[in-house]
Amino acid sequence: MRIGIVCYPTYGGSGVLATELGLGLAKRGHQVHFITYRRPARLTHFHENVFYHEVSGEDYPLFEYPPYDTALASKLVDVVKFEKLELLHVHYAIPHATVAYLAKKILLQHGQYLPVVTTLHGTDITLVGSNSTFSPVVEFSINKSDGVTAVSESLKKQTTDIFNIENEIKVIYNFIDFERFRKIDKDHFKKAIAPNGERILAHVSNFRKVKRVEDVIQIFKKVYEKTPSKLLLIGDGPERHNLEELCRKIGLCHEVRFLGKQDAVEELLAVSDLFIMPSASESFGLAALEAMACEVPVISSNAGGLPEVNIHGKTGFMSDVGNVEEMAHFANEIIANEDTLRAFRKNALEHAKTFDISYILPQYEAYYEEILETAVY
Ligand code: GMT
Repeated sequence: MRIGIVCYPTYGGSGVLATELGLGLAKRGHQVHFITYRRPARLTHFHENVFYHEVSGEDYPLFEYPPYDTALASKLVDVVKFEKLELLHVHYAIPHATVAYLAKKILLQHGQYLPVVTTLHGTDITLVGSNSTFSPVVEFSINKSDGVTAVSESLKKQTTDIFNIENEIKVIYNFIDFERFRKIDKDHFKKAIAPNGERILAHVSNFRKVKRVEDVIQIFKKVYEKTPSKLLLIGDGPERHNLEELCRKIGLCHEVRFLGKQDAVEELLAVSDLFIMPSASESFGLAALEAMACEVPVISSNAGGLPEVNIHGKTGFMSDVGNVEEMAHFANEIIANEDTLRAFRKNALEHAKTFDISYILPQYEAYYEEILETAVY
């Protein structure tokens, strides 16, 4: 199949998932065309069957905001026609589902029908999409997609609660590629980070408010009071400065390392003992799944789709959003004892295996086939 993929090319979960999906599809013989404004962060090497088309906007003195949507729609029309794409899969509703609809309409005038699948990832519904600035267009664009998927049951429910959705939403979970995410021996890293055998806690995100990274630091503070430990903060984003200030204020700068955006996250997860995800909202929690695949148990909030990923008392523990005290208590319960930690590690890996790319990717393929067969021309 010749498939177009539109996504945000950043380190965010939707872009990561879209890129891994494209690479997985290409490995299975599909021809995959990424169409976006920058090379996706995880598209690092040459791959047979993978193509990249950059959308470049024209700057003009009249434009206070360069019209990316228009440039993307034009690029889509061009690529779909020239590369003879059979299906377009757009990730994140805003603006991709809307632009896809526009491109579809233009292509129709040229006698070409382009089925569009939209995958909802989370904040495109829960935070940004539900805002009245965007909501009428988001609802319209979801309803105009030929197929719609959501990354968890929770997100599907939230979408149908918020919007008046006319088509069936199919849940296809985030997935993990165990060739990349697995516990590898990185003992020299461990020694460099925790020279005295301290426990290593980790958090990966884009440091936006919704991630509640300040809770991660507060949880760490309480854990540190009982168990010698270090905290790795991986990623970057708008809250970084405030977080550094917080570390200084509570005197933990030497125990907390801000590592910035990292490409080889799996190497850092491989030396971690516990992953912390206290998000206020989280449709799935791909970063938590990546940790679990590396045998790292998870302390998380119970927001959104997290209960579908982190099994309370088995792969980690969950608490209400903001309950820092309880999260710290659970964290200590896991890391204080070697046998307990080992058992949680094992369970985390076992549960992560249920999201193996080899189970999930064929679900996308089957869904594409279904959409190609049933799309109304
Ligand atoms: O988590 C983020 O802030 C990035 C965000 C995105 O849209 O790029 O991730 C969302 O999509 C991921 C992949 O489907 C999910 O695993 C994340 O849970 C989801 N984030 C939120 O819902 C906050």
